[in-house]
Amino acid sequence: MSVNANDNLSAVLYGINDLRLEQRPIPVPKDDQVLLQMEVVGICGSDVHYLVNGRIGPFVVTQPMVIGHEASGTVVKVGKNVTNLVPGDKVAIEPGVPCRLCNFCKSGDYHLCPDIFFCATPPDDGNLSRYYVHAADFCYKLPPNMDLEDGALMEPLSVGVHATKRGKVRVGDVVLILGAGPIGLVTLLSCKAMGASKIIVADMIETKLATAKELGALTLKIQPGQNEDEIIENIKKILGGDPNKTFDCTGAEQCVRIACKVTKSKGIVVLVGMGKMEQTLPLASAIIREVDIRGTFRYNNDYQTAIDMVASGKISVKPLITHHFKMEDTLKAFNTAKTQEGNPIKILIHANPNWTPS
Ligand code: 572
Ligand code: ZN
Repeated sequence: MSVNANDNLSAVLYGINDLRLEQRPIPVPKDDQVLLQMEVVGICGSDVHYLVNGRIGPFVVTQPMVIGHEASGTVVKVGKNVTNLVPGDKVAIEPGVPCRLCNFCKSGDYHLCPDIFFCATPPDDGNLSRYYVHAADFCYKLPPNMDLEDGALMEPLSVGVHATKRGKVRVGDVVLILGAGPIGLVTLLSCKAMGASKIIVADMIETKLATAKELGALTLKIQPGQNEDEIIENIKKILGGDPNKTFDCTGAEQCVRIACKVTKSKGIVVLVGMGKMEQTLPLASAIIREVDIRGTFRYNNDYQTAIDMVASGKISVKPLITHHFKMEDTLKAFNTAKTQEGNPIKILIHANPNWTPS
């Protein structure tokens, strides 16, 4: 594998609506790192949020930051302590590298490490670049039957896999998913693979529901301003009963309220979406029926599971891929994500200069 020493084009976010393509030095891998030729980088809602608002909660873009965290690459160089990879390997990149020293890391909850490095969460640079270095043990070799586009999709799929583990989804579960955006859809794929017998996906947008239906879900269209008890009745009617597992993938207060009320006694509500910092919820309904309300945060040791599910054919992420751009057209790609023109689900940016549309 050769490196083009003159080209490390990178997509750098300078502030609100100020995303620039510029050259950066090619980084040198440390002993436990690999240098990657970046291949495919998906656009996540958080990337768009940073572009439009310059911040997510307390995380503020105060200095130029490379964007992108849903990525795959090809190994071009390995540090001297790296044993799991060799140049030429194609990998999915888990974007969060924890400190490995704190009590969360030591007890296995490394995704909760307060000192985690996470691509494209300020101040940490992301990986929408031609070249990028990363901890070798957070790079997962792709099997021969998976391509680099699948590799980039392992990031959102890991969010779905982790959410289903938090919801203890198992054979025969009846599942409600609120929201048919990319995270709702990866949650759907994961719940199906875990053996849920019936899954209903609710959203306000018809085109999103059409995709959920293609992926095997029952669907419910919610009307803007529709009464919450009417929505609950519709969910029960379509399912022929109550869901015992509910995933809110919207963060919207009305949806979280519905989740608390509609979930079967002794069931589990998983809050995947992040909404307002404070919400008014019918908690008594959940408390007196022993409904557990659980958070979920990114993923924790889920990448290999996500890869294995795709490699074994139990999950296909291909239907989520709707748009492709070359890196030079990054601003166009982000504009499509912002405007939602053409109803994108997953927009992929190709960082390899040799990529051509098929
Ligand atoms: O793919 C990981 C990911 N995590 C998101 C959003 C999008 N993509 N999260 C929501 C925002 N939080 S955060 O804690 N933060 C900016 C660090 O508010 C992380 C999880
Ligand atoms: Zn993301």
